[in-house]
Amino acid sequence: MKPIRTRPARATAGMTIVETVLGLTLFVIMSGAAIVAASRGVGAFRATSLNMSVEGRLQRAMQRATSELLASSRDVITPIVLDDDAGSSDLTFQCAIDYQADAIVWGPVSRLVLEYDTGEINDGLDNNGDGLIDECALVLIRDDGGPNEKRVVLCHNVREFAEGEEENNADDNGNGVEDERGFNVHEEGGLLVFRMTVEEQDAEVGTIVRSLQTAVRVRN
Ligand SMILES: [Ca+2]
Ligand SMILES: [Ca+2]
Ligand SMILES: [Ca+2]
Ligand SMILES: [Ca+2]
Repeated sequence: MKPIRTRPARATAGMTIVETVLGLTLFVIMSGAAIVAASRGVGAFRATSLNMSVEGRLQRAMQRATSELLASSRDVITPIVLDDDAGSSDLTFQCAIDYQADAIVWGPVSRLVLEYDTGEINDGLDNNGDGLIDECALVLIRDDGGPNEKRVVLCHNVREFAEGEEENNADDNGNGVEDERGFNVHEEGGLLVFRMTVEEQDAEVGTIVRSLQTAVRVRN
C-alpha cells in the first residue's frame, strides 16, 4: 500500500473552516478479478466499462463522504476515539452554521453509517438476489433522530468488510486496522483516514472489487 502523502503543516491562524481540510489524497487499490477476465479475452470491453463505472461510483461516494466533514471539527465528531485498532463505520458530526460572540454555532447532528443494503440482512446469504452476499450501503443521515431527519444513500454495494479483510480479530490486509468494514474511518497521525471498498457482480466479467483510501485533516 502506498504511504499517505500529506502537505507540510502550516499555520492555522486566520484560516476559515473550509480551509482546514488539508491535503486530500486519493488513490485506488486495484484488485485482480476483472483484470483476469479481460486478459482471457472474455468481455474485455465490458470488463473495462464496468471497472470504470465501479471506480467512478466509489470516487463520488468518497468525495461526498469526506466533503461532509469540511465544516465540522474533530471536537464534534464521534466516536471520540478513532485511533484504536478498529476505527468506525458509524460517525456522527455537526457542521458549523454560524459564528456568533466569538463562538461557532453548530448545526444538527449528521451521521455517516454503513448499513446492510436494501433487501439484505446479515446472514451469509444473498437475500436480494444481486449476486453479492451481505453487501451494505453507505448512508448519510441529516438531523439524525431529529424532526427533519433525511436519509441519503451515498453508495450501494459497499462490501461488508474491506478488501482482504475478514472478521477474525486480526488485520488481514495489513493496513493497521482490524476487521474494518467496507466503509471505515480511522484516525492516524492527526488525519482521519477514510477507507471504502465496493463490489459489483456481473455474469460475464465476474466480481469486481475496488477500494479507495482518502486522508482528511479536520479542524480541531
Ligand atoms: Ca445481495
Ligand atoms: Ca445476506
Ligand atoms: Ca485491515
Ligand atoms: Ca480481520
